[in-house]
Amino acid sequence: MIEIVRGDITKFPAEAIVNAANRYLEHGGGVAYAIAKAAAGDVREYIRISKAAIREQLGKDWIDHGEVVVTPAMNLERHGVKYVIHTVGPYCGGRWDAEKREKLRKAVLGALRKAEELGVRTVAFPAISAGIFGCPLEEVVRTFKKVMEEFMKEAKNVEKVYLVLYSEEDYRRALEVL
Ligand code: AR6
Repeated sequence: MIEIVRGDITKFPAEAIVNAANRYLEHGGGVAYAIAKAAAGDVREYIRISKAAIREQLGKDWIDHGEVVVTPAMNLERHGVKYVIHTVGPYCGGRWDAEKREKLRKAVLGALRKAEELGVRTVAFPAISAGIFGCPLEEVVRTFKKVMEEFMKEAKNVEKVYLVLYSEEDYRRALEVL
């Protein structure tokens, strides 16, 4: 059910792609900026759409770990993407502990459950929190695998989940973990 691939998630043909967002969906850098740019062309416009979506879907202006917000795929539809699911991983700054693992678990599981609810068959994830948020890639991949084992028992619609690693180096390290 889980496959590790190397590539750019903004070009990946999954029905839902997950964004490694911050709690205000500011999409200022990393994969969030890349997704916003690829989806809307204008990053500021996608931030506006995202903030309106938080209000509408959660009734507040921020996202906690485990909560998710869905925005339209817009230009990403050309790759067969239907939805972008925004989730917020932990900030690590190089440190890793049980609390961070639990926040990441919630973030990944929340996105998977939303994908299930949306009825999609394929979902692509970036290595949430392994970039600007500074969590160790190996721990992120390990946590991702654990959550997948948990999710597999409840999945009905989702058939395949891809973990998309951007660099060759990260891809190799992730393969080693699995
Ligand atoms: N496709 C796949 N993976 C990518 C891509 C891409 N196009 N671009 C980067 N990555 P990050 P975080 C990888 O920093 O650590 C943003 O500003 C990257 O190599 O995007 O969760 C948000 O708005 C890394 O392995 O996310 C938040 O403020 C992984 O994606 C903050 O960064 C995650 O890196 C979130 O930080």
